[in-house]
Amino acid sequence: MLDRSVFAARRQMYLDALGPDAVAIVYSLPERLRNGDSHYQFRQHSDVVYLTGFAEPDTTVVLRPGADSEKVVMFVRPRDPELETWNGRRAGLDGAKERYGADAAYPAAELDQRLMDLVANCEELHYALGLDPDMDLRVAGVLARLRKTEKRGKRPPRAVVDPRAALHELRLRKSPDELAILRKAAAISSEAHIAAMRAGRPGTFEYELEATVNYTFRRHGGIGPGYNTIVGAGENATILHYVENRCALADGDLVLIDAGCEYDHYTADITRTWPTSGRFTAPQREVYDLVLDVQQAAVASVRPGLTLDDIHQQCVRRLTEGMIDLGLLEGPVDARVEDLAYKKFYMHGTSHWLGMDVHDVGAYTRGGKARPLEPGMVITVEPGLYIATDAPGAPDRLRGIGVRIEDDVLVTVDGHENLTAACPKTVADLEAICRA
Ligand SMILES: [Mn+2]
Repeated sequence: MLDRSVFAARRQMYLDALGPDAVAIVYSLPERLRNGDSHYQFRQHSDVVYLTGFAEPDTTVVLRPGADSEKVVMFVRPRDPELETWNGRRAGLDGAKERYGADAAYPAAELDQRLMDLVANCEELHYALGLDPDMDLRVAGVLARLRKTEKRGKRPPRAVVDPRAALHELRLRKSPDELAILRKAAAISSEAHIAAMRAGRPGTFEYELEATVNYTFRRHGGIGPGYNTIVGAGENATILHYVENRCALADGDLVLIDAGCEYDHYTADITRTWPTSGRFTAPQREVYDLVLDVQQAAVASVRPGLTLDDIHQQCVRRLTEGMIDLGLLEGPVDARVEDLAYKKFYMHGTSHWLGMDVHDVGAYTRGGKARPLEPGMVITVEPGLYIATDAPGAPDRLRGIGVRIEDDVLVTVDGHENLTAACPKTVADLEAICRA
């Protein structure tokens, strides 16, 4: 858990970014039923964690930079000895103030009656519309009531602004504290992938490897997987978000595992593809060598000023050249890039922001154009090639082969740092580990 001073510094940065005429609301998404009366495990909204470290459900944080006092107001579940006996400890109002930086704290149930006064007369209300219909209704209700009280001196905000404008710009650039956690998540994730490589052999079930991966995450104090662990053997590797994980590994299969540990609310995101039986077949090598070559070149290119679009276009071009060489497409390259024929075998983007959310927040464009990378941003680089068993026109030898290779890359002042470099990906390293 980060020191309280880190959260205080973040709140101050956010208050400064908002300016004296804005008010911001960040809040927990509701707990969700899984089945019957059982809930999914609760995971706090990343915006709330980022600003407070507070992980309990039913939390709303109102930030008011222009207020004389009570700049940070938290609505939380009050202490309740009986409910706490059933459902776990609560920090309560005092805890919110003493440990989580609230200037004032109120019971969650008082949000409706107090919100109107907290947002009245601000210029901009920073609020994420469209995430939670119930909260949208409550905020809309506040605005409607404020419209009626304008003559009495309380008017609604003039604009509702998406949190992308200010808060998510802060989250996009990672501080040294955040990078230390991301490095930890990356190290645990690398170890988990290596454990799966060692455990997987013909006859192993995909769910066993999922268990190995998730066990390794938890054993090191991770919250668990930052997204559902994908283990796809053989042709399952050609399904991008295959999470059934219920088939056995066959001799000669490639296994694709896309899994990242969430540690202290930051997640890694690694994909590796390796041979069940410890040796790539010749056709698997053809595909793997191409994807690895493209991936390594893309990682090597990461530096400030480049855009994610640049990285993607470079991967698309090199993959398309490779597809033509492999007999998946007919040239020329320019025409196949132009008519998007490559999308039959490479249908996803190459990169996304990474942080508290696996597809982390932050605008991808500025003024309609891809934005330049800056030091402190963390991205994934994850080209792949997926040849479905029934892909029209594909050479038979390549059918059912799916390969993706994904690393997490920090943009630095003079280039980049591969945070997941410890996770093996060369053919020699993979064959040595998988045979062991
Ligand atoms: Mn990813």
